[in-house]
Amino acid sequence: MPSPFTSPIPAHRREHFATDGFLVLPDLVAPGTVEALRADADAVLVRRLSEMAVTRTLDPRVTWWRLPSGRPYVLKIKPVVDLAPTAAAVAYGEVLSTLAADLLGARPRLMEDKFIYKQVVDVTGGWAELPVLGEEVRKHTDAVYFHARGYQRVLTVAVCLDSCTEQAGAIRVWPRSHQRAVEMIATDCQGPVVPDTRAPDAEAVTLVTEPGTVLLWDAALVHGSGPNVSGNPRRLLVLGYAPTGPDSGEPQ
Ligand SMILES: O=C(O)CCC(=O)C(=O)O
Repeated sequence: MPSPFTSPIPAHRREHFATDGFLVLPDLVAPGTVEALRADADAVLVRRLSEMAVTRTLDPRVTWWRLPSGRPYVLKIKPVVDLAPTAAAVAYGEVLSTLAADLLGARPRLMEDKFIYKQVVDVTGGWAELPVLGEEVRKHTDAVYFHARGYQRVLTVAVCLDSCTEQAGAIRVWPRSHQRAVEMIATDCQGPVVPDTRAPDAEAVTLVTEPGTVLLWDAALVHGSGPNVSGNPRRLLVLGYAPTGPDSGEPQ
């Protein structure tokens, strides 16, 4: 059955997505919107950290830990669209909804949203008992978590807010890994990860991008990122979309 949606993505790029499991669309989000998203991300971070400091209570939205240097480091805050007006406008807006509809072949529903920071923060945080970990996001797929929540198919869309250089810990993906069953092994502090034998470093593609680029990947694709040694945050607005409709097999 032909899709009822008009595609903003050329056919050959859609084929690339189907085969390799990811797509990079540069210059999709206007500089002014990227600037407003950065302001959203900063405001959410400052507000959550200061509320935690005042109440001395860990906020379940904030994933943070201590680096071996002892400095607190924020990986992500989730969810955020209820706190961040531009993030909400982008997540529910026409551009990303149309892209998601195109790649899912059905009307999309936002089922997850977060800011990734990869950022050292200047708070004392002495009151918080945080694990000590490195900066690397180890190789994983998100499909396993989404399946557990009842979602069979999810498209991940990430808007780049900063320069995602190799030094800043750009996202790395393993092309075509979404098409095979990928073994995951449990770790103490970082959840299940994909062993190197199933996703060798030599097969990775590093997605070096500029602010305003949109990355799209199948949630079953193996991905991860290295340490951010750039001295600056490496922020993304990351959104998950699931197909809706009676034939989607997804929670409605
Ligand atoms: O931004 C990153 O480095 C990792 C993001 C990621 O793994 C995810 O959102 O699933």
